[in-house]
Amino acid sequence: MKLLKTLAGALLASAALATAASACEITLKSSDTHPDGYPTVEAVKHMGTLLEERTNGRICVEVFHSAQLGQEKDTIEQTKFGVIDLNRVSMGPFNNLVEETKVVSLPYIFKGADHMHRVMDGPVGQDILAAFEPHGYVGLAFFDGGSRSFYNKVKPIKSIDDLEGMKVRVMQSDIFVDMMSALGANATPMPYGEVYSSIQTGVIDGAENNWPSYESSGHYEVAGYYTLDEHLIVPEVLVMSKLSWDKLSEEDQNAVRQAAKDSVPVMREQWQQREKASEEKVRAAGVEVITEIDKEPFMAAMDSVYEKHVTSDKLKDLVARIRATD
Ligand code: GTR
Repeated sequence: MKLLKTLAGALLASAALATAASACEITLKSSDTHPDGYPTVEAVKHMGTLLEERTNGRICVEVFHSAQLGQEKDTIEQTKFGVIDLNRVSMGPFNNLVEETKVVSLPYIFKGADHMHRVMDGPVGQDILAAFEPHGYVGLAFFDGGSRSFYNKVKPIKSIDDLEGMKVRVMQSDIFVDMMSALGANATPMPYGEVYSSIQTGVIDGAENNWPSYESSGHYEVAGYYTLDEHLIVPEVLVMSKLSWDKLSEEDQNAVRQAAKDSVPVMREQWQQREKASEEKVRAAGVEVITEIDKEPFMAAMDSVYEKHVTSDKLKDLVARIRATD
């Protein structure tokens, strides 16, 4: 009897869900490389809840997490063609498409997470969001990407010298390739989803990322030395396909923009918790964390990266404005 009741309950619940789902006139398909529960995934889900509430269930968001729709570079392309409506990605893979995203991908451009927030919440952030539009995307909001540090399976990196000749995976952007060359290492650009097995099989020695990604990807299981050099703070972006955007009424566009904006505080809170939780988890798993690291030589080595990539007046101006932000 109890089982019957449970079954009936489950049937009713799924019928209710089906009704709710069919009530959505528009379902926006959203991509994320991270697993369910990751702060960026939860932030976009929250955005969806807000949108649904505010449009009386007319507009819904369906989040495809865990790279179900593909690796970031490919999903960025699919978003341009409207196959994917919403996409949460790092700004790194956008570098070769939207020039302005390069400035926030420069090593040591931000003094820390707070500085990054002040810049991205201000006029520089607004200008970068707007820069997506001519390329077929509507920039909606920035999320946190933490500080990225090096990890590898060979030895603890205690100075630049230890990076000499090491094969290190980077995100697919020329800036990161040049960054690694400037540090004396061999950069291997590849999709995020290939990193685990590439470390395991020795195709690469290591990679670089923030605490939550290092943990959730399981990379700490195969690369147990993590050096807190914090060379990059690359914010992440939530974009919408311009093709999908243009199908919405102005009122709905405003609702989407506002819901994306309102997901940011949720994201930031979750990010802070996850950073701590991930750090605890990998430390408990026995990862050797190198905290005593002189960042000065790393910073000094980056001059050539700035010289090579910050060439246009537009980018020079953006870099100057970031540096002038307190
Ligand atoms: C993560 C970021 C992802 C992805 C990944 C990578 O920190 O959240 O969007 O860019 O890094 O290294 O490819």
